Amino acid sequence: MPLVYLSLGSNLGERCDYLRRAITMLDEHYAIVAISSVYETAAWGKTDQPDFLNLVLALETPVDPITLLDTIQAIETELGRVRRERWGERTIDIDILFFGDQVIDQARLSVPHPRLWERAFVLKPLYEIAPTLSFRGRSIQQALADLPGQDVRYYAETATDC
Ligand code: A4P
Ligand code: MG
Repeated sequence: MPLVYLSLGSNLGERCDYLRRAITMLDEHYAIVAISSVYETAAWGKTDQPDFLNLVLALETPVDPITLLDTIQAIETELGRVRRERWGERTIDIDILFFGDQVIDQARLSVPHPRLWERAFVLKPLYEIAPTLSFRGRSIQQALADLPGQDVRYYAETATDC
């Protein structure tokens, strides 16, 4: 089964609670194999909004990528996410970073996630659970080293105790 990496982020309301509930709901559908610590960062992209909590997890699933996307979007909706503007504040955002070694370029889904290489708030938790991960010769460790200056603060060991 392919190993899938997801990024979770929240910057509205009880941020830890949203992360924890999203993990619980994902756990009902998939075999989660690793979860990173929780990190806090200033908003990337649209900066006039509250700080984010972010984490990354790995799971195994036999389902296809679009079915996974349907499920994570249903979880986002269930957790009260309202899509107002791109990169705006949200109770929960779940992105697919990698889906095994697949490259997907469809209207609804781009994998690997096209902006992951520029985002220390993704790379740092990813490095924690997958320090040797690389994709087509590009390593997470190197990508993180190439991104100095993005402040990603350790926040809590798990979403349960933050
Ligand atoms: N979509 C395409 N590829 C993917 C993928 N790999 N995973 C499509 C998930 N979705 C994917 O996403 C818009 C559409 O992207 C989806 O309908 C899906 O079909 P969205 O979640 O509705 O909107 P969005 O999240 O506002 O847009 P986008 O472009 O996904 O934003 P990002 O890139 O996810 O950025 N700063 C910090 N510190 N931490 C954050 O977590 N997150 C964002 C959101 C901005 N700034 C942040 C953070
Ligand atoms: Mg998103």
